[in-house]
Amino acid sequence: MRLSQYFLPLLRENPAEAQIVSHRLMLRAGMIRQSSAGIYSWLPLGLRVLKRVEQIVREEQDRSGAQEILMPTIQPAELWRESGRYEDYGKEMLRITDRHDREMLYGPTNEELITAIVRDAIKSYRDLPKNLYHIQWKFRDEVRPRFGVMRGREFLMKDNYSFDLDPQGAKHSYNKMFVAYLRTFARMGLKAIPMRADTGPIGGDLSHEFQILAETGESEVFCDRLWLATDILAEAEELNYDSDLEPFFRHWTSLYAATDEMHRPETCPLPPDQLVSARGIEVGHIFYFGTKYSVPMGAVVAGAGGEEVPLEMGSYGIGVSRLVGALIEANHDDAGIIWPETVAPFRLGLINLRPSDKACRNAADELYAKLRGAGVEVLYDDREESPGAKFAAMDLIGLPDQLILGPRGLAAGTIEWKRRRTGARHELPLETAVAKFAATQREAR
Ligand code: P5A
Repeated sequence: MRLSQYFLPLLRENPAEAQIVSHRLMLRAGMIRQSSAGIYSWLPLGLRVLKRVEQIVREEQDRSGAQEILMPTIQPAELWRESGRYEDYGKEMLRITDRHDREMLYGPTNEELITAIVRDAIKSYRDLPKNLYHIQWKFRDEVRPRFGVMRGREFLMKDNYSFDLDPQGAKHSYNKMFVAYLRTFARMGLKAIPMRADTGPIGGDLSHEFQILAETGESEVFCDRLWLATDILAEAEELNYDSDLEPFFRHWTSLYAATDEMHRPETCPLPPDQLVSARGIEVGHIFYFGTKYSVPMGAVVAGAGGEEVPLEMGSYGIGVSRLVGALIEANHDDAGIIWPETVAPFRLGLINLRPSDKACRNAADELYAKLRGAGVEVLYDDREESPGAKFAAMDLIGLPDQLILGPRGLAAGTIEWKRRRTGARHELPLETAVAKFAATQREAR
């Protein structure tokens, strides 16, 4: 993509309304614009990241055996009356009346809708287990939407729902998601700690939140100091979804980690110097609630002996749009964003320092064409701007690597390569640049 043609409305100044760094940087880097409180448009650069995050989430869901569907954003109120949640959900639910005076709502979550779909389609224990997911916009009329996409009113969630015949099967489904979530966040370079959590309006009594430790996190969290030095993923990577995952689950949940609502100083087993208290960003939340929805909604199957068995259910959510903010909270410096390669909007930035110089322009154009030909996603700064402005823009949007071409390097047959994260600079022979990035592009994906 040529920057001269790209829709990338960068802001020079820090927007006054943004209180935390991810919100500031998303606005300044032209990723999002607010349309009303807690509701955002995603501009090209932001959308590319959102799609990358979504794709990693999707691949790990598919790998765990879950199947993708797509449910609507608008739901009928009557389904929520069946479960009893229509009144309970309160003011966070955006209620809508259609032209025929039918009560509808913009879904804050989909337990009811999926239960109705499965109730009508699955009649026998032989059709179980099933795990269905979708990636869809949700609406929650939060009292205090804030921090940009971190606490929006409209936000993108991956939510899935598992259906099993008995509690053991349901626990296995829960464990699978426990592992899938660790893998998902690790692929984005994030360490998300599973913490015993409160179940709130979703219900049930077994639940874990996945929290990323960050100073700007909204909630206070508590965990064993050992978590800070632990690589939980190395072990999760070895697991097979068909094997018994309970030992893995037990092992990791025995290491203390709890959200504010669940932490009790009186009963906390850790000595004070072993307990870390920090701020956390909740990027995922999983629930096991058994028959909370299947019983009132009549979602039953015929068991092996022909008896009626209510479905055992769990639900599992990842805040896909929140993750974009969380990734920035975890990856930035004073100059801007530093994208991990797996979620970067482009793999590489190419800066032409002197577009008005014909030789420079030809060389940069040629390199750009070759990089694209090799399948490298590159953002090419071909604008007539000062070098300083170009460096600042490239650092702000945070692509993992930059190639900088100027007349002096060109005369020597070299190009400067700068790594965004470390700031390290190297001179590369111009002719090796394409091969270098064609190779790293493949490694990162
Ligand atoms: C699980 C999936 C649920 O809704 N039902 C379906 C269950 N869980 S949850 O914890 O309420 O939400 C799941 C994840 O969505 C993100 N999230 C938000 N992101 C941005 N803005 C919001 N206002 C918001 N509310 C929830 C969180 O990452 C949460 O873990």
